[in-house]
Amino acid sequence: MKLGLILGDQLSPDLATLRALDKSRDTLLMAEVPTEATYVRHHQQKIAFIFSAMRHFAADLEQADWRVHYLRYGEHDFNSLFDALLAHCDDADELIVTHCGEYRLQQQINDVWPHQLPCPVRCLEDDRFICSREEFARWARGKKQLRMEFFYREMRRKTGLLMEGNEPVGGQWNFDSENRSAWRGGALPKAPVFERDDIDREVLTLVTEHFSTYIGNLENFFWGTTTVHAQQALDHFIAARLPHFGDYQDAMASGEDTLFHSLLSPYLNVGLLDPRQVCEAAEQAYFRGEAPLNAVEGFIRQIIGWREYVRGIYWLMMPDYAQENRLGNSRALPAFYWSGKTRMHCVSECLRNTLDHAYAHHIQRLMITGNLALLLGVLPEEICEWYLAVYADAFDWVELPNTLGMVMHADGGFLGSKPYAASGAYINRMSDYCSQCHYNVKTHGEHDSCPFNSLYWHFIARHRAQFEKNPRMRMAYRNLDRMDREKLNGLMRRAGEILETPESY
Ligand code: FAD
Ligand code: DLZ
Ligand code: SF4
Repeated sequence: MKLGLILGDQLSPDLATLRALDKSRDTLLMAEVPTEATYVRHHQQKIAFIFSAMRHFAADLEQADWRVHYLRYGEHDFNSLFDALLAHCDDADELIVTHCGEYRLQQQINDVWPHQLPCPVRCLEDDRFICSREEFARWARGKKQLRMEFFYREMRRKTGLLMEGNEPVGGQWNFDSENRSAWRGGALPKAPVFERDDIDREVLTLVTEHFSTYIGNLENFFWGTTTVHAQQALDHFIAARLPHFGDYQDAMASGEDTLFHSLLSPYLNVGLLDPRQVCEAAEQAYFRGEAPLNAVEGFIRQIIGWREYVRGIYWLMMPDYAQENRLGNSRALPAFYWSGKTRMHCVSECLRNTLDHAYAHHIQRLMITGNLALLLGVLPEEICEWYLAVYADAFDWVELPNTLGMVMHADGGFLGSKPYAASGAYINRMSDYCSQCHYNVKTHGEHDSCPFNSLYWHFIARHRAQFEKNPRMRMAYRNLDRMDREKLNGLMRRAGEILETPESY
């Protein structure tokens, strides 16, 4: 008998582990355990989503005649996956597991389990991704600079998505320049509502009993928890959101938590949806004339481009990557990231979305909470821990490069050729936030001036050595050097005050 371990983010019917086993002979183990549920203080909805999706997936496996040992949280004494395995692999000839998504656990699978478990351990490649770790390393080898755009083109050629022979459909690889409209109001699609069952209700009760001190709440839990829900979410996205996905990809609006974003990342990341299937559904919508090319190309780029690229970077660069802090940041993360209480309306809106839904869309993560952490010079490990905890889709392989690389520029620039630092003017252009804010986005050095304005110039000034020679930053330094002395002194003074006690803003 072989034993197959299925992790909480491996809920795919065609997972390598399942393909390597024989359901008439072999057994599966799935376990809700404290070490996985508490290695960061996950959002309550993230725990609920994963436990419920795990339980539903186990039920589907049993329905398909698999023998599954399922260990429910609080109903067993095993602290870790290793402890659970130790008690379940006595009769096993071999333990089969698919390569996992976090270095932390993979290191144990590689270095600890083979020596301390009574049976051999076989770890299979996770082929749910389009680009294997090895293929990415081959692509990266010998390159002076890694750029997502070139990687993305390789993935387009490899998958054939939006290709006409060797050429991109529409004659262009990337339509990003068409994807920058602000949202000016109007009717928006509602997030899909899923029918709840006993499994969902049991898990929500369990999370209330065990994790009520963890961040967030369960009141607005809107995530699907089954393969059927995930498919419904995909269908809803293709029909109701994809046509406008491109135009409003970078927009933000008060009270509008999802705009035209897909809300598919949790399902993709735990395996309830397959990235190829999702991209093909979008491509078909384009061929049927139901969604324009800028939207479909933009969406497919996020998945076969960014998603695969950040995973490649993660496995290429770990474990040293997690220690990077090239801008020498040292400030603690302000407490309002956890409480949501700040007078900066843009930040408070993103934090409200985060607390209510374990979700914020990309531009909120990048240009509001991320931008602020960058400008404040927050310690990368503190902001990375926050992003890993608070989002339902957060797993180290995808969260870390996005936060440490894209947002904090702490890796020297694999994910962006310049830091995504911006003043209030950008936020004002892309949202309606500033019109409802305590602070004035038009001023810099006053007691009620937008904090992003002075912090932006302080960031530019204090990192002159790192960025002055970057051609994409030249304009910022030219503007800084031309700035009126009095204005400069005023805004540096204000930035200094904010940096002293950021939590009071
Ligand atoms: P959509 O806007 O609809 O995009 C479609 C899909 O593209 C997403 O579902 C996702 O699978 C993929 N995608 C888009 N951008 C990225 C990206 N930069 N990296 C990887 N995949 C991407 N995404 C995660 O899945 N997990 C994380 O832990 C995570 N942490 C992030 C942290 C920071 C600081 C930032 C700036 C981004 C992070 N992202 C993360 C990327 C992105 O913000 C989310 O994938 C997206 O917001 C999920 O919402 P959606 O499904 O509605 O996305
Ligand atoms: C995120 C998570 C949580 C909260 N709980 C569990 C769990 O109890 N059991 C489990 O197998 N997986 C869980 N996960 C997902 C894992 O942390 C994830 O599989 C690893 O981090 C590897 O990617
Ligand atoms: Fe955010 Fe500044 Fe605008 Fe307020 S004024 S919403 S703090 S950018």
